[in-house]
Amino acid sequence: MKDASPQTIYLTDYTPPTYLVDQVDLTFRLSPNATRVISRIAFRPNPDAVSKRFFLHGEELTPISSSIDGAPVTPREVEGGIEVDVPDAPFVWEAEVEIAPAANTALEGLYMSNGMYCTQCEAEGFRKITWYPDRPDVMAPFKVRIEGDEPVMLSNGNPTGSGDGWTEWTDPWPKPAYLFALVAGDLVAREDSFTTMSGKHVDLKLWVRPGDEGKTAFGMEALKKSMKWDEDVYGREYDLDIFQIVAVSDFNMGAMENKGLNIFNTSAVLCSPETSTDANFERIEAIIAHEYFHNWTGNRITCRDWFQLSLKEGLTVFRDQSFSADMRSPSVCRISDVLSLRGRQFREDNGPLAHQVQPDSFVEINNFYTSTIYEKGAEVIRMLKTLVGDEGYKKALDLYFDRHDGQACTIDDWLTVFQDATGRDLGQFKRWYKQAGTPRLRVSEDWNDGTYQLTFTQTTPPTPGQEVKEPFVIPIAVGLIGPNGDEVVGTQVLEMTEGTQTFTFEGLAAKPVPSILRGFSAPVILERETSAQERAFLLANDTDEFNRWEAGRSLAKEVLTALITGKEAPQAIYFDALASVLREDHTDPDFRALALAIPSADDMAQTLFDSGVTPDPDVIHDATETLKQSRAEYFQDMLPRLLSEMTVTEPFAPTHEQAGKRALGHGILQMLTRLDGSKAAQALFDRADNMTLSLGALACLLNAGKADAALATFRDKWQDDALVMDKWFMLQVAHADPDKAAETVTRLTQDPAFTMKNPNRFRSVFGAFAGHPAGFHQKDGSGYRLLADWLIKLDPINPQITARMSGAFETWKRYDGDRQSLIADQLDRILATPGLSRDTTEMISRIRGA
Ligand code: 0A1
Ligand code: ZN
Repeated sequence: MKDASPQTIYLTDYTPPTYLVDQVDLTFRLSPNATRVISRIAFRPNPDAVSKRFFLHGEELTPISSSIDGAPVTPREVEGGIEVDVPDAPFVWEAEVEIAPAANTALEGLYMSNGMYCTQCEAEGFRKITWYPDRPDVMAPFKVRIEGDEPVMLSNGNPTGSGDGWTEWTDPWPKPAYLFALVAGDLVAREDSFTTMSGKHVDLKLWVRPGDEGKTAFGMEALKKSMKWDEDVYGREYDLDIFQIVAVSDFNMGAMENKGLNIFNTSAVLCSPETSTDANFERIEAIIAHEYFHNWTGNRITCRDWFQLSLKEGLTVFRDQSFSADMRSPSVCRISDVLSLRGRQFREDNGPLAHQVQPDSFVEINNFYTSTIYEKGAEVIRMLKTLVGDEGYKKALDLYFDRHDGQACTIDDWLTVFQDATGRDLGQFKRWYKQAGTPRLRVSEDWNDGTYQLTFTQTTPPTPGQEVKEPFVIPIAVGLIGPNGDEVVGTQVLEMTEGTQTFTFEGLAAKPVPSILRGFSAPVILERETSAQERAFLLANDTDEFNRWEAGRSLAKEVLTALITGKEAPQAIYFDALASVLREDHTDPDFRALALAIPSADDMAQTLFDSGVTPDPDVIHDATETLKQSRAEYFQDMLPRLLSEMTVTEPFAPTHEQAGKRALGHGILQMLTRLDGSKAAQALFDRADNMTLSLGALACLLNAGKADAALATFRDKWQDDALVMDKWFMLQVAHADPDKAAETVTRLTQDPAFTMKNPNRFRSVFGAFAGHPAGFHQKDGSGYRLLADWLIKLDPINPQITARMSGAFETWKRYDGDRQSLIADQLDRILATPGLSRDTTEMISRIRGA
């Protein structure tokens, strides 16, 4: 009953469910190849229904029996499920089906990872477990009995019974099926507890495979901090007696917010100083917060249908970003968030996969867990907060929880709450949800006798299916700096609503330098012609840390662009300004490390393309190397002192303070490695007692082409630790010489430790390859062929990961005709593969375009 012909689903076709569910009782008899799932579901007709058809989703289920009110029935098999004739009154549906978790390599539904049973039901995986109205607007309380000989058997909610070979779980909170979870296996828990703001005791358990207990302490602390933060900042309390997290090795995404039983990719929860980098710790803290915050924004208030996905994801990302900012440094977090927004969402928005934050249609919903839904969705909420102010935002959120608790909602419901709470008309603001594409914001200035004017013009390029765009409401945070470096006008939020609009500042003594889009107040591309001197001035003087960084960043881009296009580069201005920042003892090392970072090859490719130049990845690579070398030489004298200042003498802690020092230390070591024959890097590698330093040193050795011995030592030491081995694989591809990258990938895929069944391992090799433009885009097309070969191999095993990885081709229209035609050949070859999954077919077809 699997969908054979991909069908497009439209938002406008939504109709309410025909039957609602009052109670779900499930029994699982676990067995790797023949698990029995027995369901007893109390249905009643929905008074709001527009039809009487009783349809249940179901895929890859072997039917055993079914009945209605105790009388056996024979369902009709239809596309994607079954149809049955039912009474026009409440009734009980009972069914038994058989499924084979051990054969499930797609990692959706009930599957096995490393000998343990686990589930992934979002978005439409529950239909692979049993027949059910698998849509998020059908919410019900669940009772689950698990029978089997696994030592630990878990499901959502509170434990309400157990005995020899069985456990029982009861989740009193009505939930959609996508939040269902089951885990069973040989697991051990780190246990702790949390007392909520109203004094309720909550048991906390973080379950891992025996041997991984030493990697659970940080995750547990992050969970408790998240619980406290959601109480303090949003007034949201946890609502069950127990909250559990389980770490699984084979998982398609980062983690999943199943009610009371979050399931995590091991990479998103397990960590220790010896095996994890500062970046790992930071990401883990954010993901734990993200999944926990879903308990209110996603679970208690869920989505009516999958077109509302950003209702929960955009909001929850915004909440986890705010949490991280509170735990760490707000400006450094903002810079990192914007870097990732530009690297992933702007890239998506400027290519064939561009789509709205609220799409109008989709073929495979798994393909819409995108940076646009998540990160741009979060930006939209950030702008909304800026526009209505902190007070307005708080009032609106209180009303949202009050009005919609227990409901499956829409993005319109969300905006209505803001209108009702603040009195503000959000008609125009809604365009951020309905128009795809990244707006370009062009600025010009005018100075006349004490009056300063800024004129903005917004234009948004066409995106697939959307030629013409209406103006957005854009909150533009602006400050003005006087010629002596003092701020003469503090941050003001200008509200742009027209296509072109002028804002006036009166009574200024001298022509100021504007600091525009402070804190990156809107997800737009700012276009402003300005001099290298002015950027250097802002890098030195802006009081807004984001814009300080942005000034340095645009200066670096200007230099790189000039080197790439063979123009004269303002290198000295850039180096001098950057050297001053590096010497600022009072400035956060993490900020300084970010100021030092050079724009990525992908970023440069998009930047060149936007300015009408066809990017050549080889040329970008060479220019970047030239810049890095001359910068290292220029900074030569200050490197040893800075490096020693960045040495952490206290025992390792994954704090922002220590991490910042290590980050800047690494930036300096990279420069030093170019000058000292990699002596310092080798010494650091030999003595490093934490993964951040060890991996940083290894990366430097790889860049210097002197990593053979270190790679062997590293492998020897870590061969039994899958997460560390992922780093070993990834690093070799990421730092390969461009003309050796494909070879390196091939060699690594022949390594006995490589497997394409584990998403983390596959991603560590092929994600790194796609993230290495000069290696991937080799002129002879070998990189394209290699990736296509593997996508074709992976598709029957794991369509979700294949579809996601095909995003490597999404930027193909940026490049020259030869490369485009080589890529087109590979896209066509993939599309012609017999039996290609719906996931991959949709992605490759969208990328290929008309
Ligand atoms: N809702 C989860 C992410 C997630 C989405 C889809 C999945 O399978 C297709 C798995 C996880 C989150 O936002 O964390
Ligand atoms: Zn989420």
